[in-house]
Amino acid sequence: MSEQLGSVARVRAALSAAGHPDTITEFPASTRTAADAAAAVGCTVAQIAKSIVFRPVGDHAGRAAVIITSGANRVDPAKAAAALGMKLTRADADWVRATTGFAIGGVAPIGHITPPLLLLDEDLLALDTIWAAAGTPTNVFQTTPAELRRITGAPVADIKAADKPA
Ligand code: 5CA
Repeated sequence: MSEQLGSVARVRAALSAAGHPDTITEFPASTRTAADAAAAVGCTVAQIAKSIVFRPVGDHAGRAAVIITSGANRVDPAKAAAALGMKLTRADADWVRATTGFAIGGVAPIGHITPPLLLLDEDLLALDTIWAAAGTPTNVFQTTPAELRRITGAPVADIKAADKPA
């Protein structure tokens, strides 16, 4: 419990440091997956900004590669690797927690314990309001694509897999 409170507090501090309003909302129902989060919020799955973590191989091996992706899309790891200019491999749940400070299902795009490498799915830019995880599987925050881009500094990229939905 205290670790979960700590995770939300880190996201709140990051929002504050970036001059973003505190829009963190806790839901009684799970927001663990994009579908869960969309149902809890009452928005489309596309409006959920998933933070999908990969593990870089080589020079950046100690940092997480976080691909902020529309809930309607699945990340093509080869596209993400090309956009970041590095090899990527799968990140297991323990490594995600140790590196980001967040458990799977609550990984936020900001407030990481180790500064991540980031990419922002270009499809998010077409949307108005979006929601992202805020540190736990029951917390999300509301933002806009422009604000998420500003507070993360993430380069925008085409990262979506061609066919299969998330
Ligand atoms: N809170 C929701 C909406 S923002 C959320 O965090 N969704 S998510 O898509 O960003 O996080 C779930 C993702 O974690 C899954 O899409 C999957 O890519 C990844 N995942 C799930 N289980 C594992 C696991 N065991 N190891 C590594 N990644 C996992």
